[in-house]
Amino acid sequence: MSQFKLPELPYAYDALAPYMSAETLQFHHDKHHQAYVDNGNKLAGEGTKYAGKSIEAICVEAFNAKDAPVVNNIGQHFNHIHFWKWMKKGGGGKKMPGKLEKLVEAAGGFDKVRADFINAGVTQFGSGWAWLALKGDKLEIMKTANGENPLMHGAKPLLGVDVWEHSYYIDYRNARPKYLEAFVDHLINWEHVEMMLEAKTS
Ligand code: MN3
Repeated sequence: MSQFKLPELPYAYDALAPYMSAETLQFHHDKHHQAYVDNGNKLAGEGTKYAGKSIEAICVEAFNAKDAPVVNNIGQHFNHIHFWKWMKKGGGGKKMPGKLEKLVEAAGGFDKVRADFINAGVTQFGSGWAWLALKGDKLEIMKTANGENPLMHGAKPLLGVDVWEHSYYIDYRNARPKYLEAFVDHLINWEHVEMMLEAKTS
């Protein structure tokens, strides 16, 4: 039995068009995420020292051990499990659940957080992610390389956007800023962000 499994997309492949096409989701979910799952099962599944541990615990342990293949493949599996849920049809914009809204206000307000989050994604050199994370009781904007995520840097991930080219090149070619603007303005599922804010983590 495999420890890691590819989750179903929580919507139809064409649900996020025109901001993210069915073709992008078919490649990104069915090919790229599947590859992280398959590699993850080989690298951190049964018979390895990671067997049976939570995915969050494996992220931290592998990062501390400088185990780059596990950091990247299990990190990417964690990141993508949530990435699909961080988007929905008709999402985005500044209307968000109350606890999250308070955190955003305390960090300078929506316009500042939107600009800083987009800027983090634009300035992440090469492949990686931009994040809203909780560090202590404050909202922090972060960017990470490759498959890393805030769990590995002592923070709790609340929202992440994939800035690997496979996430935007079909729909936006090299225009990463336009993809990030569309993500924030039209795709974010703020309810999943609020859910992660409220979830207990170790
Ligand atoms: Mn990806």
